[in-house]
Amino acid sequence: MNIEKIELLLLELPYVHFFETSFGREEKKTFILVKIFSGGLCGFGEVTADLLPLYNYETTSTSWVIIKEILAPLIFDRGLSSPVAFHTEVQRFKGHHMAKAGLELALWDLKAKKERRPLSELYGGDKKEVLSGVSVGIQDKTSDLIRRVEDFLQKGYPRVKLKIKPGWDIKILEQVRKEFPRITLQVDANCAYTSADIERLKELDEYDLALVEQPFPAFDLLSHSQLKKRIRTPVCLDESAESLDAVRQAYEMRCFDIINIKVGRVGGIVEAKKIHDFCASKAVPVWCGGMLESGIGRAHNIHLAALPNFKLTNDISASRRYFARDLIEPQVEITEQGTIKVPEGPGIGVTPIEARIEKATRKKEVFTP
Ligand code: OSB
Ligand code: MG
Repeated sequence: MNIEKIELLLLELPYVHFFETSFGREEKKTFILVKIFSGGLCGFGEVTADLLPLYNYETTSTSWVIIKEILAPLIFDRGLSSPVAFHTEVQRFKGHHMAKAGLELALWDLKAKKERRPLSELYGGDKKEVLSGVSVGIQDKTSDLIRRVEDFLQKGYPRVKLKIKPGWDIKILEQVRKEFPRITLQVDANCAYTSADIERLKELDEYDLALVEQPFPAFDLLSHSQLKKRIRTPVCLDESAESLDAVRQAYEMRCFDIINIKVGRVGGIVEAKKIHDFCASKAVPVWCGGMLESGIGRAHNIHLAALPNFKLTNDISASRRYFARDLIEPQVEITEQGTIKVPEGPGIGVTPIEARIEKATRKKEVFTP
């Protein structure tokens, strides 16, 4: 399989509602779409880096440069078309996981399309449907939050994740639990607390949470292990879990009960599967996180979440939860059971709509051998 062309596109897609986390508010999604062409087929990948380095250090600009100057030339020079070979080759470059993952995902899509098989089957996933869940950002007022949670419950989401930060935590949990005493609820702090908050975080135990996600900075495994000793609520890592090695260390240090797997953060499907398998071997359940991807990135997430150890509800919601009109057809929908069907067609199994992609494109660059 000969790679003939790689295209990078910078897209802007407005969200239906702003999304606010402990690190800030965003009204629209800015991201890089990757297209890799071979033998009349096109593989699609999405880079999950944002415009600003708030979630981690990567940005749309750093990923663009890394792909343009290092990764795309490597694909052409080494004749790399196998995603596994690509993963092996780029291991020697430090970091830039989201940039690497965008290309690896496009290579996986291309390979699966060549073989006329759905991605989930290539990965060894056996699920026909994956568990949906919704992540609800910080709002201006608690009453706005209650209204949004109610709306998502009505739409059939079986689990709600609330973004928290100091000053938007216990107070809102009290209200949400009072309104919805029995729903499955979890919280995500995106690194907003420090070791000085450990005693206060113990109060989370009062709200029957499925988990608390990444309360401390990515580097701060120590605080996570200290909190885990003191709290009953299961501790889940997101930002800290950037590779199998990081997960293994954190496991030995007893930092977590659960892992959120994001393919961008860990640098691709190969690494994501290694983390999935390691966690399975330790009886640690995992779930698939999201970065408010377009339907293309979300389709990739759905196929990954079809692997057997994705046992918990995922941050994978319907297209209309994010965008008025997604880039793909059919749009992602949630079923009456609160699940999302794994597409059955070849590759990602959904069709990117070129006219919509073009309309959202702000910048484009084409690379050839
Ligand atoms: O930490 O899980 C996170 C979105 C952007 C950046 C970080 C996170 C999130 C989400 C969104 O929680 C989940 C989704 O894609 O639905
Ligand atoms: Mg998170």
